[in-house]
Amino acid sequence: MASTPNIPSHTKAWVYSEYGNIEHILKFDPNVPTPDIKENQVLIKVVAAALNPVDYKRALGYFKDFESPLPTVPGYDVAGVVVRVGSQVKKFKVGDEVYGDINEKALDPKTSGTLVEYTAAEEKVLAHKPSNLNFIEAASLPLAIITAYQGLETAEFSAGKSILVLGGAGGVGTLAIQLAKHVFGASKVAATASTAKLELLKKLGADLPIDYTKENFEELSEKFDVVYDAVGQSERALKAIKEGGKVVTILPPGTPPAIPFILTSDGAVLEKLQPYLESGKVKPILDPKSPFPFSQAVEAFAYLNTNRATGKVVIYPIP
Ligand code: NDP
Ligand code: 2XX
Repeated sequence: MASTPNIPSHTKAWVYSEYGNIEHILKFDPNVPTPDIKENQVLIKVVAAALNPVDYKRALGYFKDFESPLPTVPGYDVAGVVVRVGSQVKKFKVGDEVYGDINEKALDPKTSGTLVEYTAAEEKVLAHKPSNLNFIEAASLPLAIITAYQGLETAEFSAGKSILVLGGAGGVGTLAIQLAKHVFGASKVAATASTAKLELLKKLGADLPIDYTKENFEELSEKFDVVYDAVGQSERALKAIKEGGKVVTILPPGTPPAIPFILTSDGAVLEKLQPYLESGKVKPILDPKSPFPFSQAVEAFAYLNTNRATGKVVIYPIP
């Protein structure tokens, strides 16, 4: 097992030991054990970590029947530097700059997440950080971009098809628009957001930004081959598809025949999208309030919980 020297046995982290509103139960702990790594894992010095709505849903206990017992260090997305490598690891060495969503199965997450100084992850959920992205930008991507990509694949989206993205200004929506347009080759991309965010949707590649505060997308005469629901409006979305069209919803269970979808974290997806990230065809979108310093993790979750974040909420620097 290769390792850098002087990895501390205990470090600083954000932890919760009960279920509830994450803003109320999340506590700072200066003395959390540094995780051990399995043979197929690497230990990462965390440089930046991104928040996701799944963090606060999990803290409410939504997945408690599936996941390890409390206490929990939240956080799925990480960008950092490899400091220790398990004997079976092939893709990474000590010193490599990596990023990823450390939980292969979103609903069966690791007890020790990414709001901590060191975190462990299997090599298969990680990729080398694109050299043109800083750690904040890289940390913002994994869970959201993998969800966007795999959700589009699930809907069998392909070149020449039209798509409507519901929730176009969010962490997933901002990437779903870009992937649909610049990677999958959409013929037309429509997306919903509130008034002030319509210009952003256009910049990302939306041909038809829809102000949901002024019109109902399902009442438009135009119908779409695919609707990507990142808001929880699958019943309405079914009225916006063409004959033979599909709705994919990332807020399961949704309304049949909308297709419910949950991501599977996969470093191979990040590797496949690396050329688009390095060329700038697909860009990480950071909320203007990002990054929040490690000391303000509670404030960062409170902001994410407003459901108004534009792009991603990232925590940086990690002490
Ligand atoms: P965000 O917190 O990033 O979404 C915030 C955005 O949602 C805001 O920009 C807001 O724009 C927009 N929004 C809120 N309400 C509406 C609305 N009625 N119509 C259009 N846009 C709206 O969330 P994420 O993008 O990270 O995740 C979205 C949802 O998907 C969450 O519920 C999350 O739990 C889920 N999810 C599921 C996954 C899966 O694998 N199944 C994976 C990832 C996320 P505005 O201010 O203009 O309203
Ligand atoms: O809501 C969810 C979310 O954000 C993720 C990753 O999974 C759940 C869907 C049950």
